[in-house]
Amino acid sequence: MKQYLQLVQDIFDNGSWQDNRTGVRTLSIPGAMMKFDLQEGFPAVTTKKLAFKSAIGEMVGFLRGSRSAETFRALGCKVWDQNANENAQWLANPYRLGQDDLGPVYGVQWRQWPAYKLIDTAAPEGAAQLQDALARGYQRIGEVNAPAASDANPTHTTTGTLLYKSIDQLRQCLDTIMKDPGSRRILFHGWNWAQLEEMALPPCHLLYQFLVNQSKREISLCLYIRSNDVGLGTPFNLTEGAALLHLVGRLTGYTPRWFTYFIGDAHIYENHVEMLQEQLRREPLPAPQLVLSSRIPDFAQTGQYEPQWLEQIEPGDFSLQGYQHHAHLTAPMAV
Ligand code: UFP
Repeated sequence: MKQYLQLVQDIFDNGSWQDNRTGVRTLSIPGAMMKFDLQEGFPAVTTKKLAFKSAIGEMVGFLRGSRSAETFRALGCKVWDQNANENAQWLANPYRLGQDDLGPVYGVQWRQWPAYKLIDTAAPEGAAQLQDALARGYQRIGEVNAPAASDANPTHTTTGTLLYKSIDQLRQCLDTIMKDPGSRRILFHGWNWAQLEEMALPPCHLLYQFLVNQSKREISLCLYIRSNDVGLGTPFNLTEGAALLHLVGRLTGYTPRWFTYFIGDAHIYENHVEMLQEQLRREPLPAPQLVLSSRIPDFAQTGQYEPQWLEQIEPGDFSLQGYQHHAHLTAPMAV
């Protein structure tokens, strides 16, 4: 985990103090990147104890499309409790559905991105467009005949047949890895402008792109995180991204290889400075290995594509082998 410590040092050396919505200042740099070869080991932080079970529990909750802190707790992850039930702004949000609700956060977007189409059936192309949309799994949900709003984009109709479908972006990615591994469009996205205001927290890790090396039978992941709390968030997010790449590799028959991690705003909260300075004084230890349970089918062995495992996976299916770490350290999470 030298790269992580280098990032921490870079922020201490080059960061600027910034104010933000949490009221706790951060030392921040604009733009950072780390790249891990997963064949060399798992990117677990070693200069403190990684909350591995909690991070994996969160990732499993995302795979199940959860929007409730209760589900995350049941999976062993408590990090959503404060966001769900203690942030005054969220508590007053009309979209909040009550205790523990988080809104349509990560997993909802990954597995059930809500897509609407309004097709102008009176236009010459309308019938063909409608047929195409229905063939793509959209369902008719009504007829709309609204006067054009004054600021409406004139290229968008406000009249016609309204259609809806829920897009399972992650499943589409796996299907594309199987059917068209050379595609440069195998990605899923969390930043849904139409729903940002309905979420307890707009997504931080928001763009995941899988890249397949067909000759070496390897799969890689590029992950973009718009805002990353380097003290608490980064170790968590590295664990989740790398574990997801291992899982996708297992289900599609590719060896997980490069995990490239891009950060937009890379920051250290003022009340995490001591924790991170202590970590810089500690010597990093060798990287552990991630072990995936043998019950998860390996496409490379079975030749059977079983994407339903995305929902069947349990936190206990992931474990770290040979994880050596320094003593536990903690600091408060900014909400
Ligand atoms: N944050 C992370 N990783 C996550 C997550 C949140 O680092 O997976 F959900 C941190 C980044 C930032 C805060 O410090 O939470 C989100 O605040 P904002 O939306 O203002 O960027």
